[in-house]
This record gives sequence, structure tokens and C-alpha cells, in this order.
Amino acid sequence: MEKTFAIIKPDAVEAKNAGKILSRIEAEGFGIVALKKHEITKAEAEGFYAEHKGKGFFSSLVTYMTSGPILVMVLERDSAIAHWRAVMGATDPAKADAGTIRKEFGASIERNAVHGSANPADAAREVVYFFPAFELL
Ligand code: IDP
Ligand code: MG
Repeated sequence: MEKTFAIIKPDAVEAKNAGKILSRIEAEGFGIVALKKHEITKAEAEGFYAEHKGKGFFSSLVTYMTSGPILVMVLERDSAIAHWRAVMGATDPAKADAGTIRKEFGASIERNAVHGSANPADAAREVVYFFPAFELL
């Protein structure tokens, strides 16, 4: 079993797509290890997306991520990181495969409904960025 970190982003929460996305997560065989609603601050969003600092879309991305509540979660199954990335689809919903969450619920390359860790090192960092140890028992 492997863990990954996921976000249902502000656009998807606002559009009331969170329940449908959580249903899909369960249907894909993930266990929900931890889940909470969070209003991310500007500093938290900047730190979370530090790898993108300096890119043209960075400040817009931070504004978007702080525009409303998000749902942060830790998901578990075999090959969780790769499987969640596959279920999410490509970053740009226009390029995402049919049947992926971003194809179904994403509005643009920025407002793309969900986040998923890219690799094991990122997953480890992202899980503890949002969840203290006692929330991961
Ligand atoms: P990922 O979420 O598929 O891993 P990243 O390249 O890590 O994609 O980008 C992080 C987030 O930044 C994306 O999910 C999306 O919200 C936003 N983003 C990425 N590229 C662009 C862009 O070219 N324009 C606007 N927003 C972008
Ligand atoms: Mg990424």
C-alpha cells in the first residue's frame, strides 16, 4: 500500500463537485486516510507550490488556490501516486483523456479541479505540509 496527497481545489468545491469526486475516489479503490476542509493562506499556497515560484502563472495560481475552501486528503491503495495521477488526467483539461476527473470537472489549465502528488518525495512532503502526525493514525 502506498499513500498520496490530494486536493479538491476551490473551483470544484465551489461548483459542488466534491461529492462526485469523493465517490470516484472510493470507486477507484482508495482508502481515505485523512480528509479535512481547509482555507489555505497566501503563504501556505506559496510554500506548497514553491517549485513553480518565478513562473508566469505563479501569482494567479496562488490567488486561485486562496479563492475559497479546499478539501485536503491523504489517499491509500497500491500504486496510489501513479493511479491518482492517471484518474486526475493531464494538467490541462483540454488535453486530459476522456473519463478523467480533470476532463469532467476542470475548466482550464489553472482551474483544473484536483491536485495529486507527482512522486514519492513530493507525496511525503505534501502529506506533512497539511496533516500533523495525530491526524494520520
Ligand atoms: P499538476 O497539478 O498536474 O502537477 P503542475 O505543473 O505541477 O501540474 O502545476 C501546478 C498547478 O498550477 C496546476 O495544477 C494548475 O492549477 C496550475 N498551472 C500549471 N500550469 C499552468 C499554466 O500554464 N497556466 C496556469 N496555471 C497553470
Ligand atoms: Mg505538480
